[in-house]
Amino acid sequence: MKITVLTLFPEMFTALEASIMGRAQKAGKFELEVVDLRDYTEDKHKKCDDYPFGGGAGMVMMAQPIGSAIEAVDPDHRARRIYLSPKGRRLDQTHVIALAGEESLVLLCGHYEGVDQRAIDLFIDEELSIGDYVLTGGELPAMVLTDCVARYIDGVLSPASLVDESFSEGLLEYPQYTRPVEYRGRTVPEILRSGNHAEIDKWRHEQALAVTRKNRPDLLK
Ligand code: 4H6
Repeated sequence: MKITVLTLFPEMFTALEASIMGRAQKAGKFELEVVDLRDYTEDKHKKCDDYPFGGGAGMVMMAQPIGSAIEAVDPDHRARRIYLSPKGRRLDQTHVIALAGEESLVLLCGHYEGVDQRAIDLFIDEELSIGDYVLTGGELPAMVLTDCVARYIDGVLSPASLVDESFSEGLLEYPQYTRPVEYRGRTVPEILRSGNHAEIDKWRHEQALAVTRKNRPDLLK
C-alpha cells in the first residue's frame, strides 16, 4: 500500500517514522510519500491561499496547487483521493478496513478555512472526518487515518491482535493487567491467574459489556 499526503506542513509527518509505522515502512510493507503543496503553486510568491469570495474571516486554499499536485502524483487516477475535513463523513473501523484494501490513497490536508470547493469537486473521491471536533489542519487526521489503515497491512500487526479485535463483537476492550500481581495495594483479579480459560473468557466478556454500558451505551443498541 502506498499513501501520498498533500500538505503545506510536510515536517509534521516525521511523527510517523516512530514505532510500528516506522518499522512497516522500513520493511517495505508500506510507503508514505509526503508532498509539499507549495512545490506546485504557479504563484510567483509561492502563495497557496487567498481571500474568500463573498467575504468572511480567514483564508482559503487555492484550487491550482492542489489540482496540479494531485495530477502529478496520481496522473491516471488509480488512487482513492480523500480530503480530511470536519464536514466529511465520519470515519469508522468498517471504513478503515475497506480503505486498507486499496492499492493507494492520496490524502489532502486542508488548512486555514479549508479548500476552494472546485478542487474538491474536480479531484476528490470522498471527504472524511475523524470525529466531531475542529482542528487547525487536516494533518493530524491524515496521520490518524494512515495509522489506522497501516495496522491492516500484512505483517504490521501480529495476526493474533487482529483476530482478538474481530472477536470483540463491537464491544469496548476488557481491562488488561501485567506484573506485578500487587501494585499499591491493588491486586490483579484472581480469575486471570487461575489458568481456567473458559472462566477467563466469560469474565472478560462481562467486563467488556460493563465498560461499554458505562462509556458507550450507544454501541449496545
Ligand atoms: C478542511 C476544511 C479535519 C480542513 C476546514 C480537519 C477537524 C477534522 C480543516 C478545516 C480539521 C476532522 C480549518 C475548519 C480550521 C475549521 C482543518 N478539523 N478547518 N474532524 N481542520 O477530521 O478551522
